[in-house]
Amino acid sequence: MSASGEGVTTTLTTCPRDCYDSCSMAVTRRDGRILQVRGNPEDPVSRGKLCKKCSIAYNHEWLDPGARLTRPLRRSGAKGSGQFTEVGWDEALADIAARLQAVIREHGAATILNAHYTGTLSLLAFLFPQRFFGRLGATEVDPDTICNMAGHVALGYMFGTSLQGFDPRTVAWSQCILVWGANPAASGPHVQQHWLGEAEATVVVIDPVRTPTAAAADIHLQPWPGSDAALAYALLHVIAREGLLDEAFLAAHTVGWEEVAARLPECTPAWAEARTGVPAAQIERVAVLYGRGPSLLWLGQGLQRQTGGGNIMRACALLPAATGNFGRRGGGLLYLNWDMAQRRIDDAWLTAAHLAGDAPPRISHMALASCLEDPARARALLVWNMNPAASSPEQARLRRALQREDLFTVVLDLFPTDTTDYADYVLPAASFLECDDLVAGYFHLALGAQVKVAEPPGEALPNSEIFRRLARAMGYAEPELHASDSELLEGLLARSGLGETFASLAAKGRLAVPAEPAVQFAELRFATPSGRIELASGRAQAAGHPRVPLPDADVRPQPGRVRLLSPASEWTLNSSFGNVAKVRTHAGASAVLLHPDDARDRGLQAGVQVRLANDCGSLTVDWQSSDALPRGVALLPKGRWPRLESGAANVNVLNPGTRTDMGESSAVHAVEVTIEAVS
Ligand SMILES: Nc1nc2c(c(=O)[nH]1)N[C@H]1C(S)=C(S)[C@@H](COP(=O)(O)OP(=O)(O)OC[C@H]3O[C@@H](n4cnc5c(=O)[nH]c(N)nc54)[C@H](O)[C@@H]3O)O[C@H]1N2
Ligand SMILES: Nc1nc2c(c(=O)[nH]1)N[C@H]1C(S)=C(S)[C@@H](COP(=O)(O)OP(=O)(O)OC[C@H]3O[C@@H](n4cnc5c(=O)[nH]c(N)nc54)[C@H](O)[C@@H]3O)O[C@H]1N2
Ligand code: SF4
Ligand SMILES: [Mo]
Repeated sequence: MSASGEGVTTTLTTCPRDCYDSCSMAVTRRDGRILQVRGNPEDPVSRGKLCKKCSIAYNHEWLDPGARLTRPLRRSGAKGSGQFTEVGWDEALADIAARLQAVIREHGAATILNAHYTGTLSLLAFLFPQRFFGRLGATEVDPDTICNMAGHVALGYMFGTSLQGFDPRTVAWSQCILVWGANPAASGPHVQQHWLGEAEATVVVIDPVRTPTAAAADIHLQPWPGSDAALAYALLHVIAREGLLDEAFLAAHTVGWEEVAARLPECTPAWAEARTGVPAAQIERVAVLYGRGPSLLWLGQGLQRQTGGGNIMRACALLPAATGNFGRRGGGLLYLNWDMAQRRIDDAWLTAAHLAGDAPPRISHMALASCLEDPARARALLVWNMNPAASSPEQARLRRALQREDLFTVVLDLFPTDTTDYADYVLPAASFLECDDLVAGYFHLALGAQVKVAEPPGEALPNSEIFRRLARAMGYAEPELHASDSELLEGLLARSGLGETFASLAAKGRLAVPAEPAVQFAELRFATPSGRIELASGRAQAAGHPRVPLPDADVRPQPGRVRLLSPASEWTLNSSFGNVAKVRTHAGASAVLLHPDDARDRGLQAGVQVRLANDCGSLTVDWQSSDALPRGVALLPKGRWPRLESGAANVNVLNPGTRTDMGESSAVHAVEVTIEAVS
């Protein structure tokens, strides 16, 4: 479908999904009606083409009032029944406010849980509601613990930040790119196709699975899941032996190298081969390529979802420090580019951080189910930008807890989801096509305008407006809680010093910020206690961790069990789009991938279903044989909607919510299961 001709206008906007790409988009309209949502042809990222999931969803269900939530709903059946009657906004908000006030009076504000994440990353819809929750004094379900907190804590110990990555624009100066535990073919398809695909550097992918990203790389190392710290140490062993250490850099800009070096002699490639499964010769080859540099190291979020995820991140991040790959073009490390100051965004102003006080109460997402089942800790739950009944661990236990009649639950979403089914009130949110906002991606250094191109369906409202109205209903008078969207947008842009108004940015669509390619850690000053890169960290030690990362590797599962990975699917964005009819057709039935030998060991016949089980739960799905996996590793992507699956559950019914070593984060790629044919 393409649109041109008389009366057709084109408006630029930005995709705010939790995706490495942050595509700039072009929306064509006639008489105010959307004809097509597509990629912006002038955008260096999307080059005129959205990913297939978005180009389907944004042109179908997202524009379809029949698929969307359009009115506030009040529960009319049993808790969890998904039965509701429509109510007006004023009535809904007055009742919600009265119920929350009663909880505050009788049990304290900390028994109200605030569960939110990245359903949209546009700045107002993602951050402004935090003003309300800060004022309320709710307990925040620490958002990053469902995703990437182990990596943040680990890199924070070493560099003082995990949010300033290399600038992707510096790739032209790079000789080698290591993509370690990320699969952008699914999680950032344009980064994969264009940035990685067109790089002249040698591309090395380190992943237990031969993903499409790995298959397209020059070299693929296939370690056992959770063995990456041992692999990192073996790479360092070779780098040291081959004289490729940057001794001057280590002496001037790091602390603790001697403690790392003391461990290197034992970490030979042969030693690592036994622990990781990666052939010693490949370790030798990659170590020399990386060590010669300049080299970029991309540490994926998938990498750290292991019980030793923090240790793994610290061990991998030794590589750029040991080889002096900082402070020069073509070298660096990237986890997430999410330093708002670098993007000139004053996020503390946007969240009005002062309203929350010094130590707002927090729990890990890994504790959500246990907290919600305890009436002494949880009396009310507000969920926005998130679908925990699909994406959180301990799915069966969580759903039982959500069924508590005395847990007052409010859910904001665009669509009726598994989570909205458990609500006392469902509040309809406007999509990114229906309100103005700003989008700062987390890979490319850019700031985009999200521009309203349609009216929200029915009575749906932007997150920001819903929380303004709720603040009013609660009787909160703080002016911070009542700032309008345009005050917020112009306020953010004025504070940025970029010389842009929302209108001028909207006309451009997307702006590179900073304008010129940045050299990572150009000043070689680090926000650590020593001001250097802390390879050995006193802060880590004080928090109960080893001073230096250890060359550890996870042990293989007991006989009969396999390691179950559940990474990003190319067809959904977390659980978003899991309800989109065409996406569901393309994705097909839920099927676990297994190594052919694992299938043969279990006598699996083609066409039968298999039952995956562990102490947490069980799940019945189709299976497919795949030699892209090592023996003992199975794969079932995240993102299915439990309510649309035959067993009313998805892969998270098997996820016990094991915490990582650092940050109380999700070790979801460490799940183990048995697999047997269903007779
Ligand atoms: N097994 C397994 N589970 C995982 C993971 C894994 O790797 N394996 N990954 C984890 C990770 S990394 C993450 S980040 C989480 C993500 O999990 P969630 O944060 O739950 O993400 P989604 O499932 O996409 O849910 C986002 C919801 O926000 C809604 N939404 C979109 N835009 C708006 C808006 O403007 N306003 C409002 N109010 N709502 C909106 C969408 O419709 C959607 O229902 O899942 C985690 N779960
Ligand atoms: N299409 C799509 N895009 C997405 C998402 C989505 O659900 N769908 N989710 C978004 C979100 S919230 C996030 S956090 C990112 C996540 O995107 P990524 O950072 O790419 O992370 P994952 O998809 O969890 O896993 C990436 C790879 O890590 C590998 N892996 C697992 N365990 C290990 C290990 O121990 N060692 C190594 N070396 N590799 C390992 C997996 O096999 C997988 O191929 O993607 C974002 N983009
Ligand atoms: S989800 Fe990612 S790839 Fe798809 S349109 Fe949005 S930013 Fe682009
Ligand atoms: Mo995530």
